Amino acid sequence: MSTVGSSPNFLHIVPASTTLLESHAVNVAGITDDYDTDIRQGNPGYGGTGTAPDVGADEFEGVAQGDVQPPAIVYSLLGSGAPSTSRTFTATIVDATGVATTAGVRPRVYFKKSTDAHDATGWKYVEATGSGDSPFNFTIDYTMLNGGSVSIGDTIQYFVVAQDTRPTPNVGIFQGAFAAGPTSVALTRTSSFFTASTASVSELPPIFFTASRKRSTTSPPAGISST
Ligand SMILES: [Ca+2]
Ligand SMILES: [Ca+2]
Repeated sequence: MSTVGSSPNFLHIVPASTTLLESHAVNVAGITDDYDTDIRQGNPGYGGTGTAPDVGADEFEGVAQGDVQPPAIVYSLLGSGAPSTSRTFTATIVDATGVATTAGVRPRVYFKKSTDAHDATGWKYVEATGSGDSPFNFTIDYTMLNGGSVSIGDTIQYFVVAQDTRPTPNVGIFQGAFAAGPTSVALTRTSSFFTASTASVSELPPIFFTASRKRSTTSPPAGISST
């Protein structure tokens, strides 16, 4: 409420604020009150409704803000590879609330050839394999790409997205960027990556191994909006 030392509101938090400060600290042995002697939650004489002490100088009556962080996604970047039918990799994805793991909202890898359009005609995706939680295994299926296969010298762009289990999900991305915050891993042109910079998407280095493959065509996977 004030940062002026002489003010009676100095360092006090606005009452009833919805904030991550509320009930997001832990008790420390020997510390039972705040800077102006209000008793910290969990100590004898506490009269508030918090479920843990508050963060900062002031113990106050606020509303605890829920999880606002998207899942944290980490994996080792893929190196050059042969033009086989697929590439697999494993990502560690964690979240304070939990990572959504059911089909439809399960973590996804989006991928395309660097020469394909930065829209629904170029980007394809697959969900993490299986049904379990982290670590998640992904298979970049080359047969889903336009043309049905890759050739020597192709560059494949890819990134992983995951959402948490909050009622309004927080959506995370690794090796990419959202132009606007999406509400689901089902990315659409208006909500997310279709307006993001391709430069922010990681790339596989050129492929060197020689192999001949019969080409085939496949339809884009269901779920990618073309609007
Ligand atoms: Ca409190
Ligand atoms: Ca979260």
